[in-house]
Amino acid sequence: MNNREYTIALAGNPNTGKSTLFNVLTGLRQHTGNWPGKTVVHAEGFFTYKDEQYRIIDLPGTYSLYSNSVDEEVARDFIIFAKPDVTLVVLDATALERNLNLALQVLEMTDRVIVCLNLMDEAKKKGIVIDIAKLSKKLGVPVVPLAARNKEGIEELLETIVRMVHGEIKTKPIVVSYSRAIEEKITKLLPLVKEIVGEEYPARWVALRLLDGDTSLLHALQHQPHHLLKGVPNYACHCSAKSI
Ligand SMILES: Nc1nc2c(ncn2[C@@H]2O[C@H](COP(=O)(O)OP(=O)(O)O)[C@@H](O)[C@H]2O)c(=O)[nH]1
Ligand SMILES: [Mg+2]
Repeated sequence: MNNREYTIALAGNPNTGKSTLFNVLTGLRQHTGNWPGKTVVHAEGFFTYKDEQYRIIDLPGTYSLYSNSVDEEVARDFIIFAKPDVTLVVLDATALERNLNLALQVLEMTDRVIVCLNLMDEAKKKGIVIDIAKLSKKLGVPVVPLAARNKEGIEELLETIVRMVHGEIKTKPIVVSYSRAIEEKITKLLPLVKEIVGEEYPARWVALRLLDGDTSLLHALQHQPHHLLKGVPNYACHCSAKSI
């Protein structure tokens, strides 16, 4: 068994089945507490698959990641600063259009994304047909259909995770283009942002947030939340972890 533990983040709108998937993957190997200094629930679990160890974090359910709320900041900071090996974006297959909004935002932040199309059983009942291959091609990342409550699709998801953490999947996230005025500003800002953040953070995303006047991101970048940085020992033990 190799000693490396891979980190997986679960992101998605509320009610898309994130916690259901989290429970299926981790069983009883999980605990909850609060994020350091926040009243937001922190749920962390562990599982082993094919002799490799994984840590999975159930991020707060949000509709966006624009720092409108503490939940959004927690989810955003984890993706940006903890740099999970894989971020699973869980979407409700019966409300794809609304859910894709969050997926696009995550794809601006990281290319290590697997889109989980959950509630496929409900979608089928409603006669909704989704061309998975086409969606995956369009988004530029793997898309795995799931019915987490019935444990359907879990094996394919685990296999996709394995291939992603081993660098066997080359993703090419869709690049959302904005109005000409915004794109011109991004072009001007990008070299400056790259100079400051280097390869450490997704420059186009940082530029967009700056254009948006996101002062909370600026603050986070200046005072990187140390408990989220890779290589820092498991911080969850600092919170009131309890087994559930
Ligand atoms: N039909 C169906 N219901 C599901 C599925 N996954 C989750 N649910 C249900 O959807 C509701 C919300 O699930 P939950 O895991 O709490 O969503 P979260 O808010 O994203 O964590 C619960 O009633 C689940 O039982 C699924 O694949 N199919
Ligand atoms: Mg939940």
